[in-house]
Amino acid sequence: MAESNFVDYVKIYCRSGKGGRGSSHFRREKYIPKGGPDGGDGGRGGHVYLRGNRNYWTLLHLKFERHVMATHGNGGGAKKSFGKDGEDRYIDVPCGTVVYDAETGEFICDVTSDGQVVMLLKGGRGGLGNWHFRTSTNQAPRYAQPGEPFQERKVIMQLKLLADVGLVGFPNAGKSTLLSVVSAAKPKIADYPFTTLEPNLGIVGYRDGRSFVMADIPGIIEGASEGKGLGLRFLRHIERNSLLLFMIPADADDIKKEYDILHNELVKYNPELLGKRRVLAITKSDMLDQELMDALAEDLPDVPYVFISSITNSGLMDLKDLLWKELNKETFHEVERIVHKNLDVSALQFDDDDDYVFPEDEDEEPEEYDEYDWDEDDESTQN
Ligand SMILES: Nc1nc2c(ncn2[C@@H]2O[C@H](COP(=O)(O)OP(=O)(O)OP(=O)(O)O)[C@@H](O)[C@H]2O)c(=O)[nH]1
Ligand SMILES: [Mg+2]
Repeated sequence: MAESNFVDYVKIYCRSGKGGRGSSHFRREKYIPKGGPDGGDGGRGGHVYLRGNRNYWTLLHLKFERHVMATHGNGGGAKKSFGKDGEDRYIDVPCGTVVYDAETGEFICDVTSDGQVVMLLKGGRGGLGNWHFRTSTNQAPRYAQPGEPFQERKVIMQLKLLADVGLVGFPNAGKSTLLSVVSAAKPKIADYPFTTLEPNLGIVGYRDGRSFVMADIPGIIEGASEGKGLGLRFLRHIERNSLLLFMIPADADDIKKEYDILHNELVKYNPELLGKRRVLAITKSDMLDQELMDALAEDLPDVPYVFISSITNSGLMDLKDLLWKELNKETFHEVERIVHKNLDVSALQFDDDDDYVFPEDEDEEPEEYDEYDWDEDDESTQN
């Protein structure tokens, strides 16, 4: 899906700045021989931060930014002058971004709210200048600390959409159609499976100006948790939804069985999903009459359900009422509870991996103050 604007994973090389070295310098002025050490401290290397930004919905803006590097701290100078700190770098990401180590797959952090700032890599501390190392027995130390090294890491960022309600269903269940009638979103709808190839978000207006966010994801099939269909690639987008709306068409052979298959796939993918609130919508119920509905209702899974039709709009208000009620049942937010599994990096495929090179560290900071040595200088003038 190279041309797509929906980018939900990127791989980036990040590097903080190294600390500037401390200066080894001696004060030297007219009439002040042996002025003593006065080498200043090096500046701190720049940090690399992640920052949640609600203006972003995908990771598209990072797709072509493969190196994020903070700058190094400058070296300290004479007269105890401090080196300049390196510049920090902020990587703006959409809320719901989860960051993993690209080499090991280890979960590093996640960014869930607007303005949230997480330090990804710490800049190296600047080294202390020789001024710090004077003692009663060594008043002319030549030693100054080098700056701390930088940190580097290749990271994978994945977006896990933070919608209130996630739509779960087999292909063709009518998920996109529902989103299109309850929100302003215009997802593609068609009478064949896998019409939806990437998630769509919509804001669903509710009574009194209230609203919630609904995510339509590609259809799930049996085996999705092992990667069948579009499976795994999108299952993660429902991990973070507070509520899952299962959608099964009225003409399904066995609603309960289909429900169980869907449910199993989710739990196999991440057992934590077991704890999620679930609601069932029996879609396309314009094909049913009341008698049939009553008959079907006898044998449904044990979750709150509603019969809907996106064509005749029947049941849609009941559905919204039910979703709203369930969403507000608990005050805590599911987002904080979900535990992110580490990634299996060997299973991930990046089309751009071949030409991936680590950048060289070319810019050594100058060492102009280090060579200076007033002891020798002084002796030569005295003799
Ligand atoms: N009769 C009837 N048909 C519906 C209803 N809702 C959706 N459909 C039809 O069902 C077909 C599939 O609808 P989609 O919304 O694309 O289904 P989907 O679940 O998004 O499918 P994928 O994106 O492939 O997973 C389309 O032909 C819709 O017109 C409904 O309430 N009643
Ligand atoms: Mg669809």
